[in-house]
This record gives sequence, C-alpha cells and structure tokens, in this order.
Amino acid sequence: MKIDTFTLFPEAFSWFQSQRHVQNAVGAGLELGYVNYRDTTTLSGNVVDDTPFGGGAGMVLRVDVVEWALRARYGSDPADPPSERRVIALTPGGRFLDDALVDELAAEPALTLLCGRYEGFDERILEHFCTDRVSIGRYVLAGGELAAMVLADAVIRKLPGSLGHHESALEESYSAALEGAPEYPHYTRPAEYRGWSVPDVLLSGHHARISEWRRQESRRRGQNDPLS
Ligand code: 6GU
Repeated sequence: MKIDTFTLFPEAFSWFQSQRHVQNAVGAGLELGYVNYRDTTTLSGNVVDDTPFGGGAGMVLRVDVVEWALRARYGSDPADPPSERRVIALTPGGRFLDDALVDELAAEPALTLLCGRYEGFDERILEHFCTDRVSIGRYVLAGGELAAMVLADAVIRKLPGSLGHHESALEESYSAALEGAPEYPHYTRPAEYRGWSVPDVLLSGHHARISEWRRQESRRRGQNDPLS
C-alpha cells in the first residue's frame, strides 16, 4: 500500500512514522510519502491560503495550490482521480471514521490524505479532487494532521506485518470477530494486587471457558456503548 499525505507540516509526522508498527509495515512494503503544499505554490511569498469570500474568520486553503501539489506528485489532472487511489480530505464535516471504514481503506492499494489548516478547504477541492471526506469525531481540530495520523495509524495496524502477531488485529474492539463490540478485559501479572484479583476463569487454563467468558464480557461492554 502507498499512503501520501499532503500537509503544510510534514515534520509533524516524524514521531508517527518512527513507531514500531509503522516501521514494520514499511519493512513489509508500505510506502509513505509526504508533500508540502508550500513546495509547489507559485503564488508570491509561497502563499497557500486566502481569506474567505463573503467574509468571516480564518483562512481557507486554495484550490489552485492543492491542484499544483497533486499534479506535481501524480502528473495528472486531479479532477480525474485514478480509480486505484482514494483521495481523502480530513475534515470535521466528513464521514466518521470507524472500524468498517478502516477495513475498507486498508484494502486499497493507494491513499492520498489531504490535510487542511485554518478554516479548512475551498469547497472545490472537496468536490472535484476528493473521493472521500473523513472526520474523526464531533469536535474541531486546528488542522487535519492529527486526524490524518489517526486514520493512517488505524489503517496501518491492519496491514500484514505491522503487528507482532497478525491475529492481534483480528479479535479486537469493534471488529467483526467481536460482532462490532468493544474488546474484553485483559489482565497480566500479578494475579493478585492490593486484594484486586484476576477472574478465576482466566487462570483456569480452560480455553473454551476462557473464550466464552471473553465473548460474554465483550457483549456486556457493547450494551453500554452509546454508539451501538
Ligand atoms: Cl478530520 N479535521 C479537523 N480539522 N477537525 C476534526 C476532524 C478533522 N475530525 C474531527 N475534528
């Protein structure tokens, strides 16, 4: 898979990229690229944004600036995105990111993530250059970078070779294996701490009973999930 991120702050991704599971995925063939809108703008002073028509607070990322960046990267008209690439704008008005969308994106050969800053994107960017708009929740971030990292992190840990044990991405919170419910509780040593003990069944070595207990706990937690 290839993931290109367009941003004014590529340096913000250096910690993200250094994480073990991301490096593992890179070792297994993931290609990560970063493009700074600033590098291809031809506006004087390397300008990338402007004030909104109609007035109002903040600055808006310009449609021409985004076109130049996309053309320079892909050599084609961004208004005809190739079918093998999802072009995703990170924007608070988008489709909410959930495990199903993450699975869908993890199956794609190529993703382009467009980060906005300030008040966001000129609407024509979303309309003509993007296949998707994605939000990570009902609140507003100052820019799309953190949202892009959230999306990329969730996608990358689904790729083969990212996690130590491939199964660890299968039976986890919100996955189909747990029928969309949150994950069951985990415990490790010490088995007893300040009088707080680990459920006996987990120490029993009885795999069928352990599985059954975990499914029950996961379902029970799912009943308290306000979104399900
Ligand atoms: Cl994707 N971007 C911004 N700027 N704010 C957000 C968001 C995205 N998702 C939730 N809030």
